Parts: sequence; structure tokens; C-alpha cells
Amino acid sequence: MSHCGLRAMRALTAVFGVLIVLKETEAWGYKNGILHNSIWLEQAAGVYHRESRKGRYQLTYKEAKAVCNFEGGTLATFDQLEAARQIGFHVCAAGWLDKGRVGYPIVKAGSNCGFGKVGIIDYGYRLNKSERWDVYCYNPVAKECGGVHTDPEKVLVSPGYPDEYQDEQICYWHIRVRFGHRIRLHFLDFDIEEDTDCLSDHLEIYDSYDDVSGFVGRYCGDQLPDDFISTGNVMTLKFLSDSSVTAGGFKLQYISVNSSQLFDLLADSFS
Ligand SMILES: *[C@@H]1O[C@H](CO)[C@@H](O)[C@H](O)[C@H]1NC(C)=O
Ligand SMILES: *[C@@H]1O[C@H](CO)[C@@H](O)[C@H](O)[C@H]1NC(C)=O
Ligand SMILES: [Ca+2]
Repeated sequence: MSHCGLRAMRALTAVFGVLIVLKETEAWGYKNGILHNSIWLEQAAGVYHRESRKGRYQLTYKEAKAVCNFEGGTLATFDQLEAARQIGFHVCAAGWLDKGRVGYPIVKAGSNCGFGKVGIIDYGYRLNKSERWDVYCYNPVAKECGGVHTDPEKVLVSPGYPDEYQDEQICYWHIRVRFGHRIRLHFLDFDIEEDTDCLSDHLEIYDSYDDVSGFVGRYCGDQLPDDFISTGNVMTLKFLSDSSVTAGGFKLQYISVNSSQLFDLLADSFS
């Protein structure tokens, strides 16, 4: 099969994937034209957004490549980003793509993002590869730590647990439970290198499908964080370690709760 034929096949596969996903999403919170659940997308399209551990718009092209490679992926191509966008991937942050292109996917037109347009907002192939942006990676296979979790309850641990975690780890756990349910996080063990503002190593909780919105808190040290209950059916946990000093790591359990169980939980906490 020619290269073009193969590409066409892949595109077709993507289209069928999209149809299936769109059908599913009717039950999964498709609101205002935006799929509020990019976990589907991470599975369906394999495309995701990352920023530097220093914050937004800090990655040169070379660094962006390294971020994706670290997780076993590659820079997303423009077509992969568009395929993801068509199933609802919407991120308001420009990132590097394959071959030094820069852009971001907009599903719903808004005045504060994407100049009111819908589609891939395309900044073109950058001549200056030292410019700093975020990045879009492509990796259809989850790596060892992190990943997409859809079971109603599960225990999640830091990489290598119960051994100490290693330096230079980046893990993202995306949790999605049934639409209408919420996620209760309960910590069982917690030991992360402690420093002011948890800048070295930390676990972050996001009440959201990604690490762009819904920031709940950043945790380090050896005190068990409080239980947390999500507002929706998705949650993201992000673990980072820097290049020196490790610690015991963490173990936590998440449980999907329905509205009546939630009521009981809240009643308990007031009695
Ligand atoms: C390339 O971009 C960087 C970062 O924005 C800037 O410091 C540098 O001057 C640019 N180089 C050229 C040749 O424009
Ligand atoms: C919530 O879950 C509990 C335990 O699984 C079940 O007994 C109850 O019927 C559920 N309630 C609703 C409203 O789904
Ligand atoms: Ca460390």
C-alpha cells in the first residue's frame, strides 16, 4: 500500500472512531459543543497537551520534543490534532506540533480564545525554533505511570511504589467514572520530598479532565492530604519529581460515588 493509501486508511479509521465516540458522548457530558471529558480523546485520538514544569509557554521546539519523547510519544502532527479536535479536544494554549508548526485546537468559538474562530488556530511553521510554546504530543499507548482510568474504584500509586519513586518522573492519571457520578479521593500513604511551595516534587489534583483548569491543590511532605470529592465525573492527578532527592511515594484510592452515596458522605462529615 502506498504511503498516501495508508494515510487515508488511518484517516478513515479515525473517522469511524469519531462516530463511535460521538455516539458515546451523548451520555458523557457534551456541553456547549465541548466535550467535557478529554479522557475519551486521550484514548481515541492519543493527542494531549503538555506544558513545561516551569509553566505556560516555556518550551523551545527541542524541549517540546523531549517532553513527548519522555512519555514514549512523539510530537502530534497537524492532522492528529485536527482528528482530536473533531471529537471535542479544545485547549486554549498554543503548542508545538510536528515539524515545528504551532497551533491549538478550538471546538467552540469564544472571544477570549482563538479569535472567535473554530478549527486549528494555525501559527504556521515557525522559523525560529527558540520561540517558547506549550506542546501537543501523540501517544496512543499509556505509559507505566499515570494513564486513563475508568474503573469505578481503584488504587493508584506513585511509580515504583512501595519503593521510592525515581527522579525526573512525570505522570498524569486521568480518572473518568460514569456520567452523573463523582470521584472521591482517599489517601492511604503519602511521602513526597518536602520544600516550600512544593516546587521540587509534588502531586497536583485537578477537578477537571486536564491540567489546564480546575486546579485544586499541590501536595508534598508526609502529611496525608484530606479526602477530596470532584464536582464532575472526571479528575486529573499529576505527579512530578525533579532531578534530586526522592521519597517513599504515595498510595491513594479513588471511588466513584453516586448522588445518594454522596449525600451520606456529606451527612457523615457534619455529624
Ligand atoms: C527567536 O526567539 C527567541 C525567543 O522568543 C528570541 O529571544 C530570539 O531573539 C529569536 N531569534 C531571532 C533570530 O529572531
Ligand atoms: C447508589 O449506589 C448504591 C450502592 O451501590 C445503591 O444502593 C443506590 O441505589 C445508588 N443510588 C442511586 C441514586 O443510583
Ligand atoms: Ca526530588
